[in-house]
Amino acid sequence: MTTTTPRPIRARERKLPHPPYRLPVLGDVWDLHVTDSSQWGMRGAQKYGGIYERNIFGARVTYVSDPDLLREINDDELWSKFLGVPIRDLRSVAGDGLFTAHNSEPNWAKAHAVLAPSFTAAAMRGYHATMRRCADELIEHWAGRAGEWVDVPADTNKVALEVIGRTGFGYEFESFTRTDPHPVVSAMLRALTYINRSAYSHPLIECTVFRQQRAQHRADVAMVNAKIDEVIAHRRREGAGEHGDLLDRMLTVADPDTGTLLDEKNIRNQILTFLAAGHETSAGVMAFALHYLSVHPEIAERARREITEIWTGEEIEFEQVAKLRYVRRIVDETLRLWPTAPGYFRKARANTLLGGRYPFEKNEWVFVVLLQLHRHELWGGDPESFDPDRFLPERVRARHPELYRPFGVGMRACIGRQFAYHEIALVLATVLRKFDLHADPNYELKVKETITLKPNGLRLRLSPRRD
Ligand code: MNH
Repeated sequence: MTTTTPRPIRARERKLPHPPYRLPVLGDVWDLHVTDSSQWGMRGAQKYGGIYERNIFGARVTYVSDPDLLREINDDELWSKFLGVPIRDLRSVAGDGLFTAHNSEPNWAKAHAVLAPSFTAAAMRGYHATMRRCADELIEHWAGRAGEWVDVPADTNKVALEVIGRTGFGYEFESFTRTDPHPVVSAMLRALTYINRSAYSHPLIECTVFRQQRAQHRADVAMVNAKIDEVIAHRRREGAGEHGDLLDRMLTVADPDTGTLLDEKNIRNQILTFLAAGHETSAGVMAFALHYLSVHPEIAERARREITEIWTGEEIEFEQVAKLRYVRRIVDETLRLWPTAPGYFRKARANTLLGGRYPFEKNEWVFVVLLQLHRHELWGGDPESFDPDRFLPERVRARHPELYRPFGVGMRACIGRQFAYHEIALVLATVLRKFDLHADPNYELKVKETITLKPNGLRLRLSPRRD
């Protein structure tokens, strides 16, 4: 009997497709893109394939969009969430909040156990009336601007911010009544922009060239923290337990494992996390969907027929939202083409031979390019075309299981998925019922990347429908 000793796993021996003209020491640095990095990752995949790498000064970045390789990478037994540069930098704001916590940080498991029940489909019933009021404020805002161009991404941001502020912490940002953005919103936006820009910078550069911005950044973070502490203190004075929101739960429900409540700082980090993770992504989906609906009137009409059939009373009821199956397919198809969180990072839990061919040492990581996975040839036909019926149940069942992952994977997948579906479907149904959408004939979809994706400069004209 012969036994073969397995070859040791050595990262050095990993050979992957990469851009041509790789230089010594500098690597593929000429091919580095610091803005639009997800779309750049997608274009790279279209040139170099379902797994390729860029080497920047010796640091290797592996881009994966091959669904068969994702069977391994998405498996929590083999790989786990990794805090890639843009997420790690968010820790200066959101600390050990759910999104930015390390897998091993005890506060992750604790907060997950405390908060998961607030995000079930059933829990959405409790938020429905509040979400509906926010959607109605958007409608009122747009009804007052009939025939004018409206800045769609700016206004969907407002509605999503109101939704998470009110359902999460009983806080109103008054987005639709004030003329200037709320100071907390401006500070958060500046903070995220600073983090996004300084992600690949050096501390020495930050305290010289960007000295002023750094000071502003510190002031912004301090202001946001103080404001959130105020919200928490206010709730404590008022008495927690009656509001049925996330903040109540965090102040009153003990983690079943340790029997302890979340600590003060962690609660603040969770609030920041929900404000950031819970509004930009959903708002982006609403905006992209309205773009596609405006350029595909036949799809909008089909959705309206469904809405008319199901939404029979004055106001839409909780159960009716889940029955809007075609609207839901529109949301899914929007998230296919523009997953507003355009990718995620995974690291190998042990030395492994990915796909039986590519050696990765423990803790080496890859970036999953959702933009390209969601355009993979297995989708069939023209992957760029907007076709909600790709999400008919029989077609979903027939599909490769790793072909669609807009909410990430495994135990660190998005906790807000049901929440997002409910608010987005509710807002889209409310808008479609109330308005006809008119596209700007000169608009060509351009996608702006911060950490999330937005349709850059999208504007629409809305005219009230007579019913
Ligand atoms: Mn969300 C994690 C996408 C809406 C709160 N979210 C993730 C991840 C993706 C994601 C992808 C995994 C990231 C990673 O692996 O590093 N999220 C979305 C999208 C939408 C969205 C595309 C809207 C559409 N998310 C929301 C909403 C909330 C929310 C709404 C809150 C109300 N998301 C989170 C939190 C996490 C997360 C919290 C981190 C979960 C964890 O690690 O335990």
